[in-house]
Amino acid sequence: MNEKETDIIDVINPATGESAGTVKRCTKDDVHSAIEMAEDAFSGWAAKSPRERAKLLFLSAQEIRERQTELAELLTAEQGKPLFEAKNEIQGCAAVLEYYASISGTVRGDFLPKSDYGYSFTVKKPLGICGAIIPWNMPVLILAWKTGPALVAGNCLIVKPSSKTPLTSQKIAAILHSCGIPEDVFSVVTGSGSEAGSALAESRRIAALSFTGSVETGNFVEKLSCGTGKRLTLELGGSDPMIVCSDADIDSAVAGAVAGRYYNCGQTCTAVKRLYVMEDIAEEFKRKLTEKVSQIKTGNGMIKGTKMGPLIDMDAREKISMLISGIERDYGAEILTGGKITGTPELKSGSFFEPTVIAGAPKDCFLFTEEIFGPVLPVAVVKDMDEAIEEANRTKFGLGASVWTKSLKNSFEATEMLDAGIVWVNRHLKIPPEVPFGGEKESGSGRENGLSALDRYMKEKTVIMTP
Ligand code: TXE
Repeated sequence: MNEKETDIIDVINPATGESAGTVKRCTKDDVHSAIEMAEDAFSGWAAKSPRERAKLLFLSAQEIRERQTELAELLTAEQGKPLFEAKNEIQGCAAVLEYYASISGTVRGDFLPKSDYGYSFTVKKPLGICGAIIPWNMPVLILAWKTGPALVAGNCLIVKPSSKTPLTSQKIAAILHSCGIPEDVFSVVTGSGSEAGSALAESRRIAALSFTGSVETGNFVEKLSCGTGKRLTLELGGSDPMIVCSDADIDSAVAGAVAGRYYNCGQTCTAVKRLYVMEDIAEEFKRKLTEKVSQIKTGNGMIKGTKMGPLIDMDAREKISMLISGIERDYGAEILTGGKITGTPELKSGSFFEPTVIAGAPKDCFLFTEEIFGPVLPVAVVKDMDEAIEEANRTKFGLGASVWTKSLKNSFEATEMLDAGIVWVNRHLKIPPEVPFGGEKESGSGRENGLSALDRYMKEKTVIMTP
């Protein structure tokens, strides 16, 4: 929320500290103009058939795929993630748009049995002008999660990207416009959260708002939205537990933990943020995990072979560094690998931090109860499934969780008992477009992806026809 006030926002490349580009700092008036233009465009867009809208989304997705290298390079420059991850994200964006385009013809209401009053049926209609507030960690994929269902359902959408990563969103918007989606139907307002973001949250003319970001800002957005009559979807933080049972395939669980924690430099809402390993396999698991994590090649995401980029900015690095600094002294923990700012001279202008594994910290310390948004993985040893589940459910979060086991009984117990919006068995992190995704407890409310998200962008009208 601390963004300095000038007319222009300079977007900083976190790997080099240099400018990756600039964007306009939109004011509340700019947001109000975007809303006005969208209101004028709404009836024309809503009147198109879902198939016509889908055609434009298919074209956009195709263009995004064709320009994936250029888009991925821009995403890496503004966000820091390695180029292969940026490409995955761009392809993920195209896949989400294609998914919603492909189900456009399935939008339907219900036909209800004839009653004494005659025939009844429901129709699904778009809500009107919707808003999307996007964070910096997965800016393109999260944009697609909100854009696909909102546009297919016949709404207009105004997107407010994070001021740390607005450049790729702007380019995606230009692609959508060049493929025939009108500029006033889909627009991007770049600017600070306190100015442009608040304007969307406070407006009574925004029918639905989907927010992804921190719990603190999400709660604030909820307060701003209160009384405006808008439908709110909140995708907030997570502190996903990963439980590794005695019968798990240890090598694949180690690989899953590494991919699940260090992808995007640990800055993913559904990253593996806490590991609970059964005691009889704990030593072998920690040894193999430490070995793999110490081999992760950290560096500028543009350079081939880089497996982990920098944190989003120097403040984020400072925060992680401060958190870890007293962990051995104050909590009796042991840093098995990493734990420091990456010190090599060629990386000194970027916000790099070593991939870190920590063992032996008390299970009720902040590493296990808070969301740590960086490449730090705490490992705890548990005696059985009951203890694992009790520890996993200890936090205020309830986004994702995973259990690694060959046993059907363990899988059932974990999927039944874990407080989480999504539970993976022998996997973590990946979510295909057709699978609904969202949190419980303080991790948010509402769902993105799948048919559930499409429903969030439509209202149901009931018709009773008496002959
Ligand atoms: O998020 P914010 P930030 C967590 C993570 C991270 C921390 C801060 O712990 O370190 O949040 O990240 C807009 N009204 N997550 O500062 O502040 C803002 O401009 C309306 C977890 O980026 O929540 C941006 O577009 N909007 C999360 C968006 O909200 C406002 C992903 C998110 O910003 C606003 C990202 C306001 N008053 C961060 N203030 C996850 N778990 O995936 C800000 N915004």
